[in-house]
Amino acid sequence: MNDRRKVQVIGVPFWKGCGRRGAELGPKGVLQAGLEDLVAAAGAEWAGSVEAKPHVPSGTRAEQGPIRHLTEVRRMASAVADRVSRAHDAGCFPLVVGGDHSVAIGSLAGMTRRRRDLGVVWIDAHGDLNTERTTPSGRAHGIPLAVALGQAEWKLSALPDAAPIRPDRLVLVGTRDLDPGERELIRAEGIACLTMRDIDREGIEAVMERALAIAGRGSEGVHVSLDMDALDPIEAPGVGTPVPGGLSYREARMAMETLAASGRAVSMDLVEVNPRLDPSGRTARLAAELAAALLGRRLL
Ligand code: B3U
Ligand code: MN
Ligand code: MN
Repeated sequence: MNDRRKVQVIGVPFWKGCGRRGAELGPKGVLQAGLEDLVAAAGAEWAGSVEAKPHVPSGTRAEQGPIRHLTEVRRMASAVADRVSRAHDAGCFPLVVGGDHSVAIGSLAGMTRRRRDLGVVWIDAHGDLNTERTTPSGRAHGIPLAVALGQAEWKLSALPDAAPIRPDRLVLVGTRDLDPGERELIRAEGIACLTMRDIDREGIEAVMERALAIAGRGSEGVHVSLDMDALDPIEAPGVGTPVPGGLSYREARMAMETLAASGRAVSMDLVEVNPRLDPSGRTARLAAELAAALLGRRLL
């Protein structure tokens, strides 16, 4: 990443993958929390902020099927993928600010277009590994990794030039809420899952080093997907599906700093900030600080 310290922010004001309004205010919230200044203070260059908004023709009807708003999710993912691959081509680090976690389908599509060997570190309370068959909620933010792995009916490769990610280069970090179908997929595919229990036992630095060793094995670049619900709801209350027992502020920072020090990160998602659920604005501020920490240098 050290050669890609120019940061292109791609805001995705999208809530239809989580079914709860307010997530579409995430990009604005994170920008207003001072993202640009924090990124500059971290020593990275600001290449600007754009929005990826899907074009939804008026009169579009809600469709039937296991995943709600699927047509809009697909359009959004396609728009995000184009923005991400363009930012990458311009020598920038794409920072995708959601929106709910379905925006990551677009980031992964855009990045795998250019980097076939992409590793992925997925920091999240959840597995996001449901398929159309196993989803308990019908929400698209619960399926992005199954789509990216080629395990869902909707495949990443349906987007132009995108390629599936490899299960042996995917690591989940901070996991504490998995559905039965997700557990099965993790076992069947041998996906590395570093849970909160692992973090409690080994410490966040050791866990992140392990995550990097797996995601970075034989790959030039690692995509970091940070779902703000990975953090403890006490630290980050403004998320749609809070789960107790998450990362502390210091653990989350240390996780970002360990990734930064590795120089491996090439792109990032910052998702599930819902400013409506946190009038204090601290979740958005924390999200901005964590993104800056990933892009930053050490203080001393
Ligand atoms: N696993 C559940 C819940 C969930 C996933 N991602 C979030 N919540 N944020 C699902 O709906 O698939
Ligand atoms: Mn998620
Ligand atoms: Mn989550």
